[in-house]
Amino acid sequence: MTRPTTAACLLALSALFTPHTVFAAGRAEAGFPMADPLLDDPAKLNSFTTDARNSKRDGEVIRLSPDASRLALEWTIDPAADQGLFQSLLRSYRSEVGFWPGKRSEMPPAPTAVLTDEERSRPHQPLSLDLILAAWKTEYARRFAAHVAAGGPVKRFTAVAMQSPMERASEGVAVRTIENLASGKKVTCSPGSIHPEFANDGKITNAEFWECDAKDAWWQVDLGKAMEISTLTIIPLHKDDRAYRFIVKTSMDGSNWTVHIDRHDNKETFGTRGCEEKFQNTPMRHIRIEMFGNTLNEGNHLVELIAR
Ligand SMILES: [Ca+2]
Repeated sequence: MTRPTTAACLLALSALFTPHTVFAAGRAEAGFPMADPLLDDPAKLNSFTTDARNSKRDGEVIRLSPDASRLALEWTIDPAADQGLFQSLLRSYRSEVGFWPGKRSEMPPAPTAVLTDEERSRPHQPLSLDLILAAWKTEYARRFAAHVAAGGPVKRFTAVAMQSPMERASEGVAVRTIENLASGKKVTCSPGSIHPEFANDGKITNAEFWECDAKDAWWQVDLGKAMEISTLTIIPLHKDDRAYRFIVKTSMDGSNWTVHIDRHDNKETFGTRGCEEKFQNTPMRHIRIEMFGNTLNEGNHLVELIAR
């Protein structure tokens, strides 16, 4: 296959045609090596044309006189250039030396990369980001399996859904401040929690929430003394159509609990208003929410628990 000179190629090379380059060479002719990304091993230079007064090819180098303002190249792509790329990527990953805390001179030799029959026989594919990703995932899966086989711990992480910059900005400013008897009161929560203080700071914003991806996640607030409460509102993260599953219990002594809200099998999204439960004035000191993930993933995200 023969490709005509591309605009990109001309652009890259024309960058070298500066007075500085020419005069620094201190010769009547300016020489430069062929740009690596353009004509590395996969491509073979066939011919070139230029408006330079003098020009000559010297192996993989083209020498032009300083008056040159245009260079056009014609090259052939080597169809076998991408052969074995996937295998080559895997070998690179597998011959890495991990972090070595000791002296460089005492660093162990790089491990010998071993490929399975299946990996070796994977058909040829041209270089692409997908191919690199496929190799990376293959190697990650192998290391993960080895880690688990060696009895290594496994922790599951659930990423919060990605937001556009516009969403982040709008959510950052859309802060609603509300009256909350639980505001700023002492909070305890399950291990693995992030920002438990956000769930009773009196602010409603999707940008801030208590987060815990652990199974049996719980968050609990101590009002400090028994208070008469008639409304409990749970505002989970309000995002896409996910519905959070939870129950809310209250207690006077922190030992004996009464279930006030049971949304263990919830499939409802509540929007920014949250799930509100009204009842007769009831004395309570401790309020506890237990969350069981949502319809999208196992994450638990509580924007606010409001007691009034
Ligand atoms: Ca909050």
